[in-house]
Amino acid sequence: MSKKKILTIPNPILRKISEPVKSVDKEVKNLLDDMLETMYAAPGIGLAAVQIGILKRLIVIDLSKVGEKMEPLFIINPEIISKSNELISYEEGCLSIPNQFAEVKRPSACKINFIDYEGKKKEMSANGLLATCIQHEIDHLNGILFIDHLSKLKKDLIIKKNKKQNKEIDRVIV
Ligand code: K1U
Ligand code: ZN
Repeated sequence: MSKKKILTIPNPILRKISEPVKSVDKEVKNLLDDMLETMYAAPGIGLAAVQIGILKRLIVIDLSKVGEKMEPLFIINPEIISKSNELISYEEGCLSIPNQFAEVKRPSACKINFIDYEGKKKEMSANGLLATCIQHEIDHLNGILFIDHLSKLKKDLIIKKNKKQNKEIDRVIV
């Protein structure tokens, strides 16, 4: 396993649509292992392959807390089968938009089809934070970021703060 660099905005790769995986071979498993290590190191609760520059429909998620047993979920080629009408609001963050958070409203529950680490077809129902995280990660596979769900005003503010943060980092490096 090796930790990869996480791409951040405005990298145009983050806006590309990821391709379905044809078979769950050794290469795909190695990639999923690298994604998990990268997510734990960040730290984060989810990661899509595009965030490390790989345009494949692969997601890792782990909502377990520090000190608890790790419970990684490997989600390959997810498809949303149903979403609830009821919405829920969570303060979302994104490893590709460091240090910026905002309330995002999404369906409070969803059901997905996907392929697991062993290459088996699975169906899963999720609600609460897991449903939010799954939808956030599937958005990444379609080139969508959480800021796209905000008003133009809030989105522009986050982009402005991100630019300022990047300039400050450059100044420290120089
Ligand atoms: O996809 C990503 O960028 C990861 C993102 C996932 C996510 C967070 C919140 C709501 C929806 C999706 C993150 O993990 S941001 C970091 C974060 O939320 C966190 C980090 C450490 C402990 C607990 C949470
Ligand atoms: Zn994200």
